[in-house]
Amino acid sequence: MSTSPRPTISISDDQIQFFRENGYLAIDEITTAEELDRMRIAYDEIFAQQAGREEGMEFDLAGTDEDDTIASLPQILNPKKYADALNNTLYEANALAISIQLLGEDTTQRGCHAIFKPARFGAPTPWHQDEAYWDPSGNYLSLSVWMPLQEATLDNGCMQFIPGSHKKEILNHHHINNNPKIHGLEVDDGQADLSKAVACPLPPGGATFHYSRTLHYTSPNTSDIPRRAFILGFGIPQPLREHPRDLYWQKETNTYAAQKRETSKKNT
Ligand SMILES: O=C(O)CCC(=O)C(=O)O
Repeated sequence: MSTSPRPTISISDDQIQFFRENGYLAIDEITTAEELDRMRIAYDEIFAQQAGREEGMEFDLAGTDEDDTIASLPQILNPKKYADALNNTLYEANALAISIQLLGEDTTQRGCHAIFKPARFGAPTPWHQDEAYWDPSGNYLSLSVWMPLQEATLDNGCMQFIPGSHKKEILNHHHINNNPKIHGLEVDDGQADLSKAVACPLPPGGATFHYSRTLHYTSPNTSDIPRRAFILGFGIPQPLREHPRDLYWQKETNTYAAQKRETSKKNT
C-alpha cells in the first residue's frame, strides 16, 4: 500500500495575506511532471469509462444528463474512488500543507471532484459560489484547490475569480437555464460585478486556491486540447447554524444523478 508523500512546498506570508484579502491565490507548481503524467492517464481512463455513472457520481454538470446524450460538462464526484493514481499524491500532500497555512492547523481533506472539458466542445462552468450547493444548515471555513493536468488558459477554461467576493453572503443562484434537471448552478444576474473578473492561467500542475464563497467561473473550451481539472476540498468543521439558510434553489433540484445517488445510498 502506498503512503502519502511529505509536502515539498509552502507559501509566503504575503501570499497568505493576498488570499485572505482577495479570496483566491494562484501558484505555479504544486506537483511534479512525473506525477502529473500518471494522474493524466488515470483521469482520461475514468472519464472514458464514465466511472461512477450508475451510482450518480458521473454526470453532466451543465446538461440534463440523459444516458443517450453527450455531456456538455462531464464531472466525476470523488474520482479518487475510481483511480488508484489519484490517491496518496504529492498534489494532495502539498494542497493540504498550504490549506493548513491558509485556514489553520485543524484543516482536513473533505472531498474531491474532477471536471473535464473536451477539446473544442462544451459549456462554461457558470459564475457561482460553492456554498450555493452545500447543506444550508452548515457554516463553513473551507477552500478548494484546483489543479489543471495540462496548461490552463483563457481559451481552454482556466479559473476566473471576483476578488473580494468571499466576503459576501451566499448570493441568489438558479439552476443553469432555470432547469432543475441540470445540476449546475449560476449566480443570478445583477448579484455581482462580473467586470472585475481576474483570470488565472496556469502551467500544467499549477494550482489555484479559493474560499467556498469566492465567485468563480471557467469558459467553454475553444482550444484544441482537452482541459482536465482535479479539485480537492479542505476545511475545518464549524458549528451548525441555529437557523438554516433559505437556499431555495436547492429545493427544486431534480437531477437523474441525485436520484441515482439516493437509490445507491438506500441499497448500501
Ligand atoms: O473546473 C471548472 O470548470 C470549475 C471548477 C469549480 O467550479 C470549482 O473548483 O469549484
